[in-house]
Amino acid sequence: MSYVDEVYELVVAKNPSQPEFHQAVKEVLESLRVVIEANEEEYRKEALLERLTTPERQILFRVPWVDDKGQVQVNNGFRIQFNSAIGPYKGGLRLHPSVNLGIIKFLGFEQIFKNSLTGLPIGGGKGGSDFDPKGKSDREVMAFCQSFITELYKYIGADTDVPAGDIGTGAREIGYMYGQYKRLTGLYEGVLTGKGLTYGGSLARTEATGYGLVYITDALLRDHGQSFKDKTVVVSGAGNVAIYAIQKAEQLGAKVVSCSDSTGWIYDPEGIDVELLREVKEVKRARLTEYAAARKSAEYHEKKNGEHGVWNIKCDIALPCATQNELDIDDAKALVANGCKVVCEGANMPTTMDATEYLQKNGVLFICGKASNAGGVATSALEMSQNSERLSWTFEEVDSKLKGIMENIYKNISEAAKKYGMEGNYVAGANIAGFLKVAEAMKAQGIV
Ligand code: NDP
Ligand code: 2IT
Repeated sequence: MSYVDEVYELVVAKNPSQPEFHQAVKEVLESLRVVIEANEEEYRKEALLERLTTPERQILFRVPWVDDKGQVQVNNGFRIQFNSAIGPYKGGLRLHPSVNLGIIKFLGFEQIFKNSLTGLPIGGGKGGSDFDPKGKSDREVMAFCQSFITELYKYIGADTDVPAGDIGTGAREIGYMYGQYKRLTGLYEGVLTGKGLTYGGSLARTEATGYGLVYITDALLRDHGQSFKDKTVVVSGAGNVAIYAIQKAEQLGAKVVSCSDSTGWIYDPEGIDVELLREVKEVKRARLTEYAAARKSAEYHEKKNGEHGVWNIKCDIALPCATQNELDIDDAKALVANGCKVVCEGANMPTTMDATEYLQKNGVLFICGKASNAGGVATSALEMSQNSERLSWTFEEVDSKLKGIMENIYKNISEAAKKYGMEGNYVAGANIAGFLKVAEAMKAQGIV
């Protein structure tokens, strides 16, 4: 059996009931097949793939907190420190009831290659909890965040592991976590990113993932003689990534006609009013029904069982920005049938493997999340730099660095795909380019 297949089987056997982790590993290993097979003996002897697919450290902990009724609640806390070959662990914290070990491991594994692609010195990690911030009071969210950090603070630090936001973790949660870390350690350091601007946050971090997604999509379009101008764009999600992807795509002349949340989706043929969307989601933390109620041109559709809604809308470009496996084979068929030509992922692994293959086989230009959503973590690394030098850069400075990073990622993944005989396969290009740097650093550092 080939080394790649052997390691994949081992991962499945050693990590039972973690389908998302298996999926993420399979996608990466399949892309790496050509690279691994060329150096099979050497990689096998050093157990490079076994080491790459086994987290350096897994921290699992209890998070007890008291709700507004005086009832004690208990959640599970996770931090997976996956790989530190090229820098301190870096990656977000997801707060969502669906969170489990397999989901955090898939996200941590993806983060290794994503962080490598940014060109910045950051290793891969991810964490979170099955706590649901939805419907909780600010005091309850604070109680949870303080309890979470009271355990996690022992394992993180500006030079060891730097968490940030992800689904359910925004500026409010990062603020409460930072306050508790500082209280426990007495350190005023860049231990978290996505901080508020008054206490060490970076300008443009809030916008970075969505803007970065649009910058790399724009680079892809330009390389194929096109642009965002007058294109119809379908976006899923209505959170941090979706909102700023919509804003930047509209600034570049596109018409974005949709967004969605966990209960429903909006079709707005006149183009999403991003300021209204921000008011509904960022300020009121309300449902999309409120967007529809405030805007005549918008239709609200309740999400029915198993249906993902927005992918049936006719579009030129689709940007999935909600969550994993939200775009399946039926959605891919609908997109192709409706003439969609470009899909770039804002979320982590939003497209299933069969859907990705279908899109690629049908000539859709496809960039996977570990390349196309890397602008968030890249800007987090820029926040770390600013914290270290105790300076802050202007919005324009950060935004122009972000743009440069995304253009560079596009160039690197295109070139890697070409070099290994898979021109235009940006999934293979991203996995190979991300892997090579990490593999070289791991080899140089010996068996650790
Ligand atoms: P937010 O919590 O801000 O928004 C998430 C959005 O997706 C919300 O609209 C939410 O709906 C929807 N959503 C979440 N879970 C589900 C689900 N299980 N089914 C359907 N809809 C769902 O998160 P972000 O925008 O930060 O994250 C979105 C994606 O982007 C995630 O995959 C994340 O890992 C990825 N990402 C985020 C980065 C960042 O910097 N924030 C960086 C790189 C990737 P509702 O409002 O109902 O909860
Ligand atoms: O998936 C991701 O890259 C993030 N949630 C952002 C991580 C970070 O450290 O900014």
